[in-house]
This record gives sequence, structure tokens and C-alpha cells, in this order.
Amino acid sequence: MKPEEIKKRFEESKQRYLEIGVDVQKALDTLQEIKISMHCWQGDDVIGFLNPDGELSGGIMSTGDYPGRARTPKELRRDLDKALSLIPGKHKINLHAMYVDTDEQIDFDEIEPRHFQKWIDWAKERELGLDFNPTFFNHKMFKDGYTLAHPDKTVRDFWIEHGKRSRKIAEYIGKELGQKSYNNFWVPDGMKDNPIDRLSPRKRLMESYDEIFSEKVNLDYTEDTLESKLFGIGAEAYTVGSHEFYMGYGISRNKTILMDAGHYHPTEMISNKISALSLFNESLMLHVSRPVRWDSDHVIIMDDELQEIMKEIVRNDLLDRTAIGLDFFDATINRIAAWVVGVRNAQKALLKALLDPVNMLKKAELDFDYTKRLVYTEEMKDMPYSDIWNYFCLINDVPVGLSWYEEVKEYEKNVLSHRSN
Ligand code: RNT
Ligand code: ZN
Repeated sequence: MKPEEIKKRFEESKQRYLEIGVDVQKALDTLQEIKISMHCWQGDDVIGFLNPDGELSGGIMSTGDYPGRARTPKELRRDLDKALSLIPGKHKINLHAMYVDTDEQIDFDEIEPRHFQKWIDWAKERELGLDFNPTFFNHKMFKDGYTLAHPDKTVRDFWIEHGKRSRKIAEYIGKELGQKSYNNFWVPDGMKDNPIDRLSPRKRLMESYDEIFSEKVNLDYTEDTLESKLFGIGAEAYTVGSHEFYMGYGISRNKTILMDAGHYHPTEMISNKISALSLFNESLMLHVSRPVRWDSDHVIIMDDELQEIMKEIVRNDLLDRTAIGLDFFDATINRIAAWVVGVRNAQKALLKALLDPVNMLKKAELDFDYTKRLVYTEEMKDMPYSDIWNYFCLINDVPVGLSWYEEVKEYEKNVLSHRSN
């Protein structure tokens, strides 16, 4: 489509939204400000650079052998640059401790801000934010299914030190980049079969966290978040850090709770949890993911739950209090396409939510006019949001429609296909 055509369609569609009381310009201005935290681990199948020959452990699994996996920080940054050039707006990259960029031989209990300086310089140059995660997997000290909840103090202490250091790094990143670096704690600890003692590991996990968080960090620069889970491969019967554990921990310790869309029972939706949590937590972080029958971390598509999540954030006025991160890893498709589809979908779902006549719908509901609520929400599904989206891409100088895919194919031909995995 030519730019004139895109603009013409935009003007026409804008008019249609106006007729039902929706201010399209306001929606676009809001969307422009929303940062998505794009997870770096889609680019290399969650392997990292600290222990690149190790096995992926901790109950997470990336399947597929599509060529072109990034094998070095340089390759990963190049791939991220490519993906970001096809996504409208300014965003954040979500790093894990295992993505260290250094020639020094270091372990998780030795990491320091300087080991991430190259990432920080790269982000600074591009005005990107960086979020962070301590890595509690892919390592020999992930022992007997445990990290912070291990019965052996030596194991716990190793990971406690790692957790403490990760907070210093996130604080440094936030200060350097002038935007807050969310630091997310997720541990895989659990048991394959039914435990006798469910309580003691949870008590140990709680005490390990208390120790990690006993050191002060500057909250202008970083914020700790805590991610729960229902089960993982090898921890099918029991996960120490369950939802209730983290709800209790987060609320009693004033820590931010992170909800991953794949970490609940199959019919349990995080969209229905956001409003309740928002009453008790100052802020909230999400890992927007797509479970297919289990926590499979598929690329997010424009399904009902993605739209419902974004609607909840928009309708409840939670944009300023919700950090939106993505979490999926598919190694059966082009990894850059996976990022682009995922981030663009997150943005499109947000745009759709922003283009709803929310005030009118809220009023209809308060008036018990559920007929009107149903009629309008169904009609909204036929509204031409894609004309607004295309215009948003145009003014952000990124490819409109399918043309981004051509660029990814070019990149695959020229760059990715020359990598041996
Ligand atoms: C695992 C969690 C966690 C990880 C990343 C790599 O089940 O979802 O968020 O995916 O930390
Ligand atoms: Zn997650």
C-alpha cells in the first residue's frame, strides 16, 4: 500500500471511530508511549553465554532446530536490532544474567555490572531500556531440582549471592539508562512426585528471598518482581514458588508480582487476575506468553486471551502501573519473525483495547444494559483497527503490513543461513 492510500484509509476509519465516541489520536498517542519488554532469549533458544555448552535445565524447554540461532552477544544484538527495526516505537530488551558479555571466566556468584557494560552501551545508543533476570537454571548448582529452596545451605548460598548481585546489576542498568530496570526472580524449584513435606522448601525459599532482599537498592532505578509457576518438566507434582507463595510473599514484603500467562491451570486466565492484584500491589509485571495445553511458551497470537489481557490493563487505567514483558521461545521458526509477530501482536492488542468506547461500555454496564454491552462489544470486532495500525507503522517509519516479512527473509538469506548452529 502506498503512503497516500494508508493515510486516506486512516482518515476514513478515524471518522468511523469518532462516530462511536472514540478519539483515535489519543489512542495513538498512548500507544506511542507504551514500552514492551522484548525478551532476548527467543534469539538463542534460552541458552545464554555463561554456560553455552550446558543443557537447558529448570523445567523449561525450547524445541526445534531452525537454523540461525544467535551464538554470541554480538549476533544476538544484531538480530535484536533487526527485529526492532521492524517494530514501531521505543521499547526495552529483557536480559537474563546468563547473557553476560565478557571475556572473563566468571560464574553466577561473581557477576558484576561491568560484565553487562556492552549491553548497556548498546541500549544507550538506541535509547532502549533494559530489564534483567537472575538466572536460576542452566547451571550445575541447580541441584536435585532445587536452587534457593535446597536443603543444603551451600547450594542456597550460591544462589543467594547470585540474586544479590543481580539486584546491583539491575540498579546499575537503571541508573545508566535513566529508566527503571525490572529485575525478575523466577526459580524452578520443585519435585517430580508427591512430596511428604511441602512446607519446609517453601520456608527455605522465603528465607532465601528475605536474605537476598535484605540489601537496599535504589527503587528509582530498579524494582524486584517475583514470578510464580504451577509446574515444570521434572517438577510436575510440586512447585515451591506457587502462585499463593508469591502472592503472600509479594504483598507482605511490598514486592511486585509477575504473572506469566502460561503458569496457571489451562482454564485459568491471568486477564481475570490483573484487576484483583492491582488492588493490593502498587505495580504489576506480566510475561505475556501462549500456553498450548501446557506452559509451552508459543509465540503470542491475536487470540482472545491476549486481547483480554490488554483490555484489562487499558480499561482499568493500569498502563502506568503494569510492566509488559513477553516470554516465548519457538525454535521451529525464524526467530526474528517470532519476535516481530509477538511484539507487533502485543501492540495491536493494546491498540484494539485503546480503540474501544470504554466509557460508554462502562456506563451501559452500570445501567444494567447488558444488551447494549453485548451488541457494541461484538460490533467492535468488525471495526477497521488495521487502518489505524498501518498508519501507526507508517508514522513510525517501520514496514506496513507484510513488507516486514520480506526484510526478515532477506536477513535470513544474508545473515542467518550462514550460521551453523
Ligand atoms: C519459566 C519462566 C521464566 C523463563 C525466563 C527465561 O517458566 O516463565 O520467565 O521463561 O526467565
Ligand atoms: Zn515467564
